[in-house]
Formats: sequence, C-alpha cells, structure tokens
Amino acid sequence: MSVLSFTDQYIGGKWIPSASAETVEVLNPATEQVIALVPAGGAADVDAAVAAARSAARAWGASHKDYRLEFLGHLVTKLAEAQPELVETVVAELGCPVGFATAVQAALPLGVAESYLRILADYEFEEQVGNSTVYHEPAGVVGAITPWNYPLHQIVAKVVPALAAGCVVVLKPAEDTPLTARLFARLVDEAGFPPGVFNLVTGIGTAAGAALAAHPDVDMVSFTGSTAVGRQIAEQAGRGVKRVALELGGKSACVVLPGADLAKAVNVAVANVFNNSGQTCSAWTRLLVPEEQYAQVLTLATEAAAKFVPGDPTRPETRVGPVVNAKQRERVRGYLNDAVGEGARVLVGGPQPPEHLPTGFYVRPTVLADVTTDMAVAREEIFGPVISVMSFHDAEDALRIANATEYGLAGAVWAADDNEAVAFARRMDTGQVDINGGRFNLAAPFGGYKGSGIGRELGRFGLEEYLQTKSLQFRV
Ligand code: TXE
Repeated sequence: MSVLSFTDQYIGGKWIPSASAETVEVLNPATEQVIALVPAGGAADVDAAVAAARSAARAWGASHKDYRLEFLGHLVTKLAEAQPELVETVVAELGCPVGFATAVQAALPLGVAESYLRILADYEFEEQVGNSTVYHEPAGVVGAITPWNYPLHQIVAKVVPALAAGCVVVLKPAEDTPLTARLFARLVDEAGFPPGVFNLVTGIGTAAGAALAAHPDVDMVSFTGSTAVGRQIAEQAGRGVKRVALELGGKSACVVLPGADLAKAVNVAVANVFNNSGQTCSAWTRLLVPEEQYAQVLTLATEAAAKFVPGDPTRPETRVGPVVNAKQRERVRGYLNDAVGEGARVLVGGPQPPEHLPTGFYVRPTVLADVTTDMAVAREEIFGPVISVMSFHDAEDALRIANATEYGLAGAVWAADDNEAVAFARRMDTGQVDINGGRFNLAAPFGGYKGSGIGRELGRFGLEEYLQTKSLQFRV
C-alpha cells in the first residue's frame, strides 16, 4: 500500500510548506502499517500560524454574527458531504470500527456543528444590566490542542464554538490522528473562511503543542488530553494569565441502586466502556452494584461482554477494534497485570493478546471482578476496554466509592425511579450523570469536576468559554 506523504501546514488560508523537515508517521492501528507521513511542525510553524491568526483576529472578532454564521453554515454542509471520507479516515488512523465511526465519530461532530448554527443565531452578544451595556466579546487567538480518541469531535467541539464566538484558532491535533485534522482543514478551506481565521499545525505534543501552549500571542488555550499535560498547560497559562479550558481524564462510575433494571443497566454499561475500545474520557469504567446482586451482575456482565469480540475495524459487524497505538496497548496490559497482582479477578478477557489477532494493537475487552478502591484500576484512567465491577453495602457506601477518585467527569445512576436516581446524582462530584439510561445530549454542558478539568464544552456553555465580557457604564 502506498504511503501518503504530506509536507505542508494550513496557515493563513493556504497550504504552505512546513518549516520543519521532520515528519510524524501515521500508523493504521489494525495493521501496524505506516499509512502517511505528516510534518512534525515546531516553533517556526506555530509562530507563523499564530501570526496569521492574529492578523485575522480583529476583523473576524468584530464581524456581525450573521457573517460568521454564513461560513459556519458552509462548513456544516461540507462536513455533511464528507461523512464517508471522514469515516474512512477515522477507521484508518484510529482503528475505530466502521459502524461506530459512522454513527458516532463522524455523525456526532456534524450534529455538534449544526447545533452551533442555532446557538449562534439565538445568542445575544450584547445585553443591558442596569446602567451598563455588557458586551460578550471573543477571547482572541485560541490555541486548540486535541487528542486522538474522537479525532473529529474533539476538533469540532473546540473550533466551531470558538469561531462562532468570533475567536480565531490555531489547531494542533494529536500526532496519532492528523489525517482527520487535515481533512477538517480542507473542509474549512472549501467553506471559504477568511485567511488566518483557522490554522492547522501538525506535530508532536512536546514540540508543536508545547510551543502553541506557551506562545505569548495566544490568548486562550483549549486542551483535551491527559491530566499530566493538562496540569503543565494550566501552569503555563497561569504564568501568562491566559484563559484556559481543560478537558482531562475520567474514572466515571455507573451506580446501580437496588430496584433498578439490572440487566439493562449492565448491558448499557458494558457497551459504554467497550465502544471505541474504551478510549472515551467519560466511559463508566467502574460498575458499582449492590452486594446482594453482585453474583448476578457478574453473570450478566460476562454475557454482555461476549458480544464484543475484537476484530477488523473495516468490517461492519466488528464492535471492538484495536487501541490507538503500541504505547496504549502496553499501558492497558500493564494495568491488567497489576490488577491481577493486587487481587482482582479476570472474568472475561485479560492481559494476554487476543490469539486470533497476531497483528494490530489489540487488547482483550476485559471484565474485572473483586476490584477495590485502593487498586490502580479503580483510581486511574486506563483508556482501554476494561470495566471493573465493585460492590457496595448501601447507597452511602456507593456514594463514597463513586466519589473516591481524583476525577469527576461523568457517571450514570440507575434506580427504581428517576427521583431516587436524581437525588443520588446530585451528590456525585462529577460534571454529568445519565439518569436511568438517559441519552447523550449534545447541547448540554460537557466537562469535569475536580481533576477532570476546567470549563465546559458543547452547547451555549461551550460558546461562552470563548467569550469575555466588557461593560460600559452610562449616566443614570
Ligand atoms: O495524551 P496527551 P496521550 C488520557 C488517557 C491516555 C493518556 C495518554 O488516559 O491513556 O491520556 O494519552 C498534546 N504541551 N487521555 O499520551 O499526551 C498531544 O500532542 C502541549 C484522555 O495521547 O495528553 C495531543 O495533541 N501539548 C483524553 C494532546 O496533547 C502536548 C484523550 C493529548 O496528548 C504536550 C487522550 C505538551 N507538553 C488521552 N504533550 C481525554 N480527556 O479525552 C502532549 N501534547
């Protein structure tokens, strides 16, 4: 198979040669083959992109929202037309099964982008507060740094609200999934945005990412990724007194209270974790169940997990593909080995590679039983298809376990009725909770409590992250 080779970055409305001769290899995680080379941009590319963004910032920021709506409308059309190509790209560079890539990886960001057309149309950028007129003004030049787990969604969830708010953007996507980012840049280009409003620099985190996060002419950094890097970015932003939005990891709990629909809850929880090979920051990686129902849950979880046989992501029937790279595979296996050493019991899966898949970064979807709060698998983000089943004595005990992590991104509560579930959810230290199988809402705020981050994405809340306020006082 031929390897695509790119040498350009998207800066100032044009594809221009990268200042760096170094490249990043893009691998297909299912075949371990190199499928493309993209430039490993560094400080010089970032400088050029930030300068291009700065030169576009004032006009774009001062434009009427109807002007911005026109371009964003074109972008939505382009995203809709490019769905098959987006699916193909995400399958190739992430190893995501084609079914999930179609339904979620490509379709979700299209929905998010569409939602911003309505949000922007309705948003009032000016309001009267007593004798003051308050203006909601764009934050300016945004450095967006995104991960690989939902390559298009992570980009759209930052870039679209930022542009809607009147900000200009320099995007540094994850080194594992730059092809989706390049395709997104092509669609922005085709949508005809003014030069410099959106810029793309591909490269590795410690070079291009670090240069962007530290750049003195970047007004705001919006980052999604690991807590370790998020912390560094927050420290840098603090020194520069920059705005920062951080969407970091999670260790979310799915709590099944007595009287809930047990079979449904367990089925949904297992799928929630195994979809996308467990590489979802909001995944409910801890399943908390009453001790009286523990044995029954283990049987149900084993049955549910049997439907997730890892396989070739290009086949429509495949529900679990590989994880993104060799490092992630070793990380997941490391957690599984440690868990077994600490006394957890493997019900399904385990650390050994799947025998039927000698090639590819595959791990076995795994159900762990007898997990306790002191184990690393119960406290740290694994980012692989691993669900830990834990038991509780009563609701207070369940709450204590649910809140016993440094994270607080998502969660789920299943109970006999919604009121009981809501009462429990209100006491969870977490940003969003699904009640009795509640559906994902792309207009609801998404973001974390505690170590899971700062700020919110999606909906009106996501737009407001990119706005700052100015008030003018008048004589009374
Ligand atoms: O993340 P990194 P990695 C978690 C998950 C996963 C772990 C490691 O637990 O196992 O993080 O994944 C850029 N300055 N999440 O190593 O390194 C990097 O190039 C500026 C959770 O892939 O944080 C990429 O674009 N940028 C998560 C982005 O940061 C830097 C999604 C994320 O990479 C940088 C992904 C630096 N010094 C991983 N170093 C979620 N919240 O959804 C790296 N980057």
